[in-house]
Amino acid sequence: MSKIDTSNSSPLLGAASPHVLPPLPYAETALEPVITAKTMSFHYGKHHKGYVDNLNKLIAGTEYADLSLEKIITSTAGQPERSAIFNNAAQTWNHTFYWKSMKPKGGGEPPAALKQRIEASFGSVDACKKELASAAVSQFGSGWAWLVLEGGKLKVVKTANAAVPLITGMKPLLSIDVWEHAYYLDYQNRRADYVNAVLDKLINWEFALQNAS
Ligand code: MN3
Repeated sequence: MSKIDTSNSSPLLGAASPHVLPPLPYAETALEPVITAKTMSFHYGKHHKGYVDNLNKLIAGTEYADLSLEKIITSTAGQPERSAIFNNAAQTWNHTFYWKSMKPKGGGEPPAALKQRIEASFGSVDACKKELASAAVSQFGSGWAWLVLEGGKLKVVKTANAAVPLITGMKPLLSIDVWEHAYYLDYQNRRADYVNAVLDKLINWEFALQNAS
């Protein structure tokens, strides 16, 4: 008995159900050779789509059916009996955010306004990248590495499974998916190679700056 409201269907802007799989911001081949089209087609077309489809099934007819994605995430976090809804909602959000955290010909120097803030918080862009890589590589099992804004300062954090820094009041600026499905087809067990290639060649500093503004 879910009421369907299609008036606002962007998952990052507070959509009500049914939640939709947003289009990728680039072609599936656009991140090659760092991330192959084969990985993209499974990761976006099967994993991300699966989270969206599962979420819609799980919330149909419930008190969550008309809530925005972010509201579902914050209102189910930390509730074991709601973990299936939380996991699928958070993974829907996390993946949409992850695709935007990368771009073809990314990496390189951050825009000046962001670079200044990175230097103020980490000392240098290299130190920030090293901290991100270290969080990504050391996350035991599935999870995410994040650049976040907390109390006006940039920080690096890692989360397990579907957890997202939104639930602890931090503002995500960038994310790196370190679930094996993100890299195993291309890098097998070499997570560090995947993470460093993403940081050097794909990371979307402009997206981080937009989020920090
Ligand atoms: Mn993933």
